[in-house]
Amino acid sequence: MENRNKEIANIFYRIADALEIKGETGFKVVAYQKAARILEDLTQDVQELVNSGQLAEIPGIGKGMAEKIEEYLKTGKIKRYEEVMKDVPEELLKLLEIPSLGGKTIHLMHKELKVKNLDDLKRVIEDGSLEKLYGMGKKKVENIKKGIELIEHAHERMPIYEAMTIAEDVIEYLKGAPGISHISTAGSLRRMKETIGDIDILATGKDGQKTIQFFVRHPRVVQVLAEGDTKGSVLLETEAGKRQVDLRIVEADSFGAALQYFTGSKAHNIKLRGLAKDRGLKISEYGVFKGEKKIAGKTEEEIYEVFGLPVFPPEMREDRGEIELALEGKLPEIIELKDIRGDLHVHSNWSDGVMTLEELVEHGKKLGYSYLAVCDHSQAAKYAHGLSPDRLAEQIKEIDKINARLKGFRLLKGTEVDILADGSIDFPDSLLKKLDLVVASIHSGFKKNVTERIISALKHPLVNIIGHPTGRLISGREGYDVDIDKVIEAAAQYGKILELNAYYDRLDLDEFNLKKAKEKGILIAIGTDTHYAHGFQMMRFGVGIARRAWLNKKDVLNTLPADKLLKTMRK
Ligand code: DGT
Ligand code: CA
Ligand code: CA
Ligand code: ZN
Repeated sequence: MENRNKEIANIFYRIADALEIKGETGFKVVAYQKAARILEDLTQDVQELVNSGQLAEIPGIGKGMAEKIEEYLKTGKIKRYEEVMKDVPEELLKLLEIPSLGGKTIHLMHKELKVKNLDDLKRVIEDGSLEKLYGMGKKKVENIKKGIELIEHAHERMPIYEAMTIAEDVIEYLKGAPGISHISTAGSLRRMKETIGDIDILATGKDGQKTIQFFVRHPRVVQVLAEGDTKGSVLLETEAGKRQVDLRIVEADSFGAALQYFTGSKAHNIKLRGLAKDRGLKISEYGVFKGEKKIAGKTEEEIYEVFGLPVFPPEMREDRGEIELALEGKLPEIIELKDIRGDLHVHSNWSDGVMTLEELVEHGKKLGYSYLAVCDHSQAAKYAHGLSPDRLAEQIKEIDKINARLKGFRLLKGTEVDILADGSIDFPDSLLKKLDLVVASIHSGFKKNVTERIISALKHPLVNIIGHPTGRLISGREGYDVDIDKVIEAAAQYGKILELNAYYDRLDLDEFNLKKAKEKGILIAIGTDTHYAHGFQMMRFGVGIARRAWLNKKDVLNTLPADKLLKTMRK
């Protein structure tokens, strides 16, 4: 299978890397790299070429390489590889990932300074001994230092919003590559995880090498980590740091297989591979195979169909029981972005937002919503220009006036009222009664009796929803000192709603707590907490997380039309 071509190519690449580290001449290194690239590009199985005696005729393969390939096919090993690897530690090979650090330098550092790993390398940079090494100097060391920072930053996980923004930019750019089509995200981004390790993009192309060359010339690329005929890997400069993007170019004939494979998750794929094995089949990024015959590969539908499975929403592909349920025909339906009829947490310029009430209406209509809940802060939130009771009364009147002019759309009169230190609510009941919905949130005293305060808010007959229930910020803050299980318990007991705050840095409740809430029959309100026009876009991340928690349309308050939603609030 084509898989074997890849296996051998990888071994050749590693031999080339190892030779470089051993300080051997360029000629041999290049020969292995070239042979590896040719192998990757072959559309035919190497075994077939060996059988027909054509292998050595392929330009760039030659007799020596052909022998090694045959050796691998016969014995599953290449002696030369084992020889070369014997004296090159894995950790040294890893140093090759550092941009601006080549095999020769690694060789020298190892020999002269006993550098065996990244820690050693940092040490010899720190104590100045690297700089004194033959052929080095200040500038080169500076570059290596930058290279280390680059790869270390690239290993930080990025928020989904940032990953999505980069991916969309790169995809837009890639549309300009000649012969490209079927461009899609894959990996954790397609699965809508709250943070993303690296961005995976997949496409088909007439000329893989040219497409990859085009890709690595993206204007924001600061470092090319890999540039082959089927795969390119780069670091892109963003405001937040350097982020890794991988692009794979595949044959149209195996696009579905590759999309399925590279979407993952790994755990989901392993389960699927097990199913294949049970049926005497093989599954890879190239397709599903019965013996040598490819029986599926073009689309994801085709791949899953082989196993009698539906195309799983990417968000469900985590091996959390989805495959078993689907085999029994019991895979639950999950909410979609188009089910959302409105945003249940938006701020206006009456508190700390920038949009006027009229602008909110305009945006809401443009998004195809039928309502928006205006939830400005209450007076305890001074930093956010929280409304006094009088100001809220005024805003209620203003919203009534606006709604009187509207058809098929309405602003819901809401508040995001502070839960105070004693667990009471920052507005009098008489005012709360005039609202369509009341979101209560903790905005201060993160360590003071938070669980008790939230539970007393849940008990309050006029509170409908608890906003961002754990207070965590994905980029930093751990969240309140809260026993969220108790909060979920209490919400179920008092028949209250919990928020899924869709702001990308909150995503609160997270997917695990959402799942618990669903199991207790708690209704979820998805709101973006937006303060500016662009923030409405956060809804897709909220819905993504809701999908990862397997929420159904029925579990989410804002899939209801306005009248039904209001009825639910009054209950
Ligand atoms: P990330 O980047 O850490 O947020 O997570 P992913 O899921 O994007 O992981 P990544 O980028 O390492 O690989 C992309 C996909 O490729 C992954 O979701 C599943 C597939 N994959 C990677 N390695 C393996 C593997 O060893 N076995 C299988 N079956 N699939 C793999
Ligand atoms: Ca990834
Ligand atoms: Ca990747
Ligand atoms: Zn808010």
